[in-house]
Amino acid sequence: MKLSSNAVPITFSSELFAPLRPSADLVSDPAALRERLHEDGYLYLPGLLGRQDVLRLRGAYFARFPPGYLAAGTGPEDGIFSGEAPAGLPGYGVAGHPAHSFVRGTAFARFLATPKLAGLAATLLDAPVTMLPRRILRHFHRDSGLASRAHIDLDYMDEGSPRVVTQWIPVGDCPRETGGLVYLEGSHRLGPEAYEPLRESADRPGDRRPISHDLELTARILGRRWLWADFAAGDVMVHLPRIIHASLDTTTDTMRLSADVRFVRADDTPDPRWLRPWAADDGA
Ligand SMILES: O=C(O)CCC(=O)C(=O)O
Repeated sequence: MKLSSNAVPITFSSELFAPLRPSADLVSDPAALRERLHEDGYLYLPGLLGRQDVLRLRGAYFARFPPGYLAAGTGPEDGIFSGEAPAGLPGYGVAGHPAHSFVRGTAFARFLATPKLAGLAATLLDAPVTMLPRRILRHFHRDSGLASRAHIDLDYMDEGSPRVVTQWIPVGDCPRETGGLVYLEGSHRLGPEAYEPLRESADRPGDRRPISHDLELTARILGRRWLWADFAAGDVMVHLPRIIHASLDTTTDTMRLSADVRFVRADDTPDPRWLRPWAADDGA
């Protein structure tokens, strides 16, 4: 299997990759779930949400695009790219683009309001919780050369409580080649000094937050494997704010769509930049 991230190839070998450990069997055991989260830095929860609910959300998003964006003979729930981005579409996630209005709309709000997500966060933070209003929708299509660089969430939200849990929700099936998320094994235990030197060669010289766009280099320098899964609609990932993660490139006609949401304890002070709805150009 040929994988890449940010257009940089990475070999799919047992030296560089290993499977994520599923924890769905622990969801009704709060103490065990918290312990697993702190041990692994993440929780992989296959089938936590209803597959049909997730696919309906996918359909509601892709139905917002002009005709011709989706492959002929396919429906919005399939989310299959025709290969032609419509002329005149505003930049991704800025005002006027479907993602911008979608994250402010009722379908997205209703979907995220499921008690399964807040309940899980409350269990993990062991307190009443608040979902931060900056809820990100990520949509990548093949050949866009876009993927998430290796990073930790805390570098993007360091003006508030570090006691945060993130939930990453694939909105549709998302196997590796569609742009699955990958986690660097045990990296929540690394101090920032371990990966500071990697930032020097990151491809965004003006931005100190990404660690690297080169996942193979990151794995080799830090001596750790990338943990992966072929995600399905209904799966949820949870992670701690210090674990290094990234995404693979989307190389399939099926588009990558996902949401990421963050929770803090209701009595903690969140980073103020996360208190307004997301826009791709909000600078946060
Ligand atoms: O979806 C992605 O590619 C990145 C998501 C992410 O970084 C997160 O959920 O914290």
